[in-house]
Amino acid sequence: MPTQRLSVVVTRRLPDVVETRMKELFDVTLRDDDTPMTRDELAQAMRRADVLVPTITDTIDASLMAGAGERLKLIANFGAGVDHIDVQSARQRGILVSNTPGVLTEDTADMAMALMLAVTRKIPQGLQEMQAGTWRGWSPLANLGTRIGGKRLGILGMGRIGQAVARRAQAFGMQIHYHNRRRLRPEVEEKLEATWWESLDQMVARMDVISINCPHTPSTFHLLNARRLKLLKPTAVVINTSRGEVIDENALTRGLRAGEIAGAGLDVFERGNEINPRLRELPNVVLLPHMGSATWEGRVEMGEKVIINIKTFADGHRPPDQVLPSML
Ligand code: 8YV
Repeated sequence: MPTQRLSVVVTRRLPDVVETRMKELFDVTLRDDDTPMTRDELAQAMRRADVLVPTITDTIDASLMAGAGERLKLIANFGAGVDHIDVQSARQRGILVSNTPGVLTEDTADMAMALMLAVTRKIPQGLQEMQAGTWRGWSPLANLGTRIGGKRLGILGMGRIGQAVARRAQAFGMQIHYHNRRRLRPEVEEKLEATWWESLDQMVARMDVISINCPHTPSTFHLLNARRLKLLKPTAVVINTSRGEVIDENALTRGLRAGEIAGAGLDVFERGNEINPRLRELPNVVLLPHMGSATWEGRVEMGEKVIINIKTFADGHRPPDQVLPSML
């Protein structure tokens, strides 16, 4: 199929440079404004497009997949995580799924460190004081946080992003621990000076900071459940830049309110942008609106990956970043 004849529907506004390139290459339908598609709009797009470019704000479940048109052959996700797409039912219908791994690794890891420092060094409290004009000058006892250097960081999920967090944390003088389905190769473990824990329970109980860096899959849903959150030290801090569903958000909120967990830095939430109101009231949490990969550079590189995936497919090959159900 010649590249220019492919009908591509993009569900969200993307950086100009990405949209311009897509217009040059494909018969592309772009969004007029920066709002998500409704379910009806999505269903319609899936009926008429050869290729759909969705984002995390599009839930593509089995029932939407069932209504897809014969033409739809590729879902080229703009993003790394594909937990909003029913990859299994796509496969059953012969629809390929691709994602954009690698290009948002460093930005997301930066954000994990930013959240870690924001929580432990009370940056929002300091900012609030300055903005409110209530600062009365330096005091030896004011705004005291805790030092991350020398502390134990437990990384849950040691893929690309987990390792990027480990590299940064190592430079901050933290001790790196991790839990992952598969143990890292010895040379990688050695370079990161990382200790592998087969038992998540045992790791969780000994860490000062936990960073969630695994994808959301059926097997990672509520990996940090109420029971495991109870194992945390009362001085521990939880950081999540992955997916909200990996933590039982209500149990986390209860633990934070009860002083059983010292703090949390969260960029993602269990029910998208419907955040537990009790979480918002807590002084020991820093909440961000899913900004982990939000850099201009990252967004453009994500767009470039999407384009390469579509072009490769149009040229009759498998997209380089194809996601298979067995990979999840
Ligand atoms: C993206 C993300 O911005 O790529 C991911 O998995 O979580 C985000 O950082 C978003 O998902 C784009 O669809």
